[in-house]
Amino acid sequence: MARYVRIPGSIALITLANPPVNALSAAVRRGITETLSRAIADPEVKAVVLCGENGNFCGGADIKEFAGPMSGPGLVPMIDAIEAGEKPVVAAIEGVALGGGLELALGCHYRIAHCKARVGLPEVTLGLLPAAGGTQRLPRLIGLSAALDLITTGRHVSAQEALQLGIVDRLTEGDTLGVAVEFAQSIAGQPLGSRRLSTRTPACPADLDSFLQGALVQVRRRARGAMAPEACVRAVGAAATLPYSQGMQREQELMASLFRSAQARALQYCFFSQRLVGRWSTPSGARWDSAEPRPIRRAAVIGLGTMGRGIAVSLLQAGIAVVAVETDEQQLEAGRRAVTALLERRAQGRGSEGPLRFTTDLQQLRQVELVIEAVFEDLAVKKQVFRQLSAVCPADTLLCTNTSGLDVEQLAACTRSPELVVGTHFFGPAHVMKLLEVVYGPRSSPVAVATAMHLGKRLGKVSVAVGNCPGFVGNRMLKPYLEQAHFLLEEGAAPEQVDQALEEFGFAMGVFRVADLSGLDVGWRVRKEAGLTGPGVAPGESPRRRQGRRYSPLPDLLCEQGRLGQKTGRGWYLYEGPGAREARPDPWTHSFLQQYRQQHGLQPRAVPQQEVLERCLYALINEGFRVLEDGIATGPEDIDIIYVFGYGWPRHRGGPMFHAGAVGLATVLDRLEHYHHAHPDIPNLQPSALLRRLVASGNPPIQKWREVIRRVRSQL
Ligand code: 3H9
Repeated sequence: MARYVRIPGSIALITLANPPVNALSAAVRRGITETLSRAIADPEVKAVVLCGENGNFCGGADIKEFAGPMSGPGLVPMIDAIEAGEKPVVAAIEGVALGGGLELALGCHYRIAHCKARVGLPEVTLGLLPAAGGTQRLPRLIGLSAALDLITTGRHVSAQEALQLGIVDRLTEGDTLGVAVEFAQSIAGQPLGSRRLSTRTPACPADLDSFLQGALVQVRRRARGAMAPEACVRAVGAAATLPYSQGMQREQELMASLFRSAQARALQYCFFSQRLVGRWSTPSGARWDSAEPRPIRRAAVIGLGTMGRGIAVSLLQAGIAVVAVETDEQQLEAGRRAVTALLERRAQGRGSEGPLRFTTDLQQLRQVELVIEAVFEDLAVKKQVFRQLSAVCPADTLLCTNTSGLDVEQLAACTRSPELVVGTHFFGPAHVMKLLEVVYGPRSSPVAVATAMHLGKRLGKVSVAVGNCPGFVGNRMLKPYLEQAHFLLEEGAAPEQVDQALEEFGFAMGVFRVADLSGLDVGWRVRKEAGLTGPGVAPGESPRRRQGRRYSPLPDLLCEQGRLGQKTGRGWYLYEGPGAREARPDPWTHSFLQQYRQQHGLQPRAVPQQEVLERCLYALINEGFRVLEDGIATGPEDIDIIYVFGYGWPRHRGGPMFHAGAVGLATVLDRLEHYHHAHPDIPNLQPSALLRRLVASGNPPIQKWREVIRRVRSQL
């Protein structure tokens, strides 16, 4: 797990060998410890070069080991031994040096990096802190402020930035190992005193106390209940205030408070789930490892509204040539201006963009390999576009629809090659948001799914393959969540109370603030189309019942008042003016709710915060179980990744399905039964068959749910 060779010129070369990222497993740690002792003991060896196999220095501690008991040599004594040794050790960094990998490099006396390498301390994203001396050595190397930024954000730093910050000593564009060996020969025998970072004093801001206090306030605001960022600040603070050995002790104590925490488990689950969703499969047997994606060099975007613009920018930034299409010159010009502005704003530090052409002529699409339709969210309009596309594009063009929930199969049915139609549900702003739901219809071919999934990866997105049903996964589950929020208002809660409960849970914004931001008219239009409100409603039907179940007309009533959210300066909340962002509780909303309750004979009650959370979240989770039962998502990880990356679910709570497991499935079942009993006219609160089955199977860990899901599906 660590190879040792003596190379001419008195250099020992130690190579970490644990592909793909040379994670520091027990075997690797043992390998490093043994080979280092050998190098130190060998009188012929004057200096050591440490590198990694496969073009990667090291991806850090082996995260897979965290779940079990730790064994083998510890990282801290190993790195301390490197630093304390009398022979210079040079880290030759290619690929990545992350987490424990960078900490290992910081224990070395010199660091030489390839210009394409990346370094960072991303432990905070796993609910941890860099506990192999990272919080103590990095501030001593680059100063407190820069170290704090890296450690609390976990961001990866380019080799160029690493050089500027002083993390690495030298960059090379060529043979990193060759340069490192030559360098090691040149410094052999020189004193190592100041190269030992633990002996240095960190550069600190003048007013240290207020600096650290400010840092705590900032991470608390950003982290919304996540523990690790705060622990990172405290550990870095210790580097500034304590001698090295005591700082290390503090680092260990803080790590101990995080290591087995529920948050760390949730964040590490997210790490592995993000990778798992890339290994997609569909019920018809298409799979990631057997379906070959088609190469995409040229694409078209139809419709340059907000979504179309973001999608075009996203494609261009991945180096794909784009033909952008609008219906008339005026719309085209508006689209051109918006796309150009977006590109200019994002141009700095980006790679080369693909060529971009604007047209109103669909005939220009003969050369593209893939089209993403992003026109108005209306099935009839989209069908018309798909008919046109099918007539104009070559039969083997992949046709994608950007829809948030319309039936992909109905669009496929309008084309000559329905097997080449898939849904690509982008999230706005499409050039920023990381999630892509790739929706396969019953006829979508493996190659179509594979190409869309691969495209998502090229665009830097986390792509999740999901089945075709109204709302797909994300929006389907959102519906019962929103419904509960409206019902809670009917029963006595205020919008700000519901939002506060959800924000304290960890959402960046509560449900009503989100509704105001995205515009209340979006849902209003959908409900009108579904015949839930507006002229489609049967005369005489009670305003609070639709299709045999409870319905809340509250959001419809707000829209009828012209309260569409931020854009009109008022929605659930009041704003300074149209387009303003700061939401203020609105007395109008309170008296409107009061009147509404009176009008419908509803006795308001104080709704406890716990009930707000349970009803909103468990209704959403219950729908998640139904999504799994129906085979719309393959496993709970797919749902959780969709919610974490697309719906602002707090990552340190792992996603809705993980959260259900963490709370205890029996508890979720019990609470759903309780609320369903109290509200029999809300079918969404009736516990799903899968949830019952999982509880009956003894609440298996989430990694085992797939087996139960398979059994339930085969019986349904
Ligand atoms: C730490 O270091 C704690 C210390 O401070 C203190 C300890 C006392 N361990 O992402 P990819 C697997 S915490 C185990 O698809 P890429 C990954 O699961 C650690 N496995 O490739 C996947 O497996 P599979 C701090 C790991 O090229 C495969 O490698 N370090 C680890 O897109 C390929 O990964 C980090 O947080 C690991 N450390 O990206 C870095 N890393 O094929 C975490 C990867 O079975 N890693 N795997 O699905 C990354 O950010 C990315 O993997 C990396 C490569 C950028 C390295």
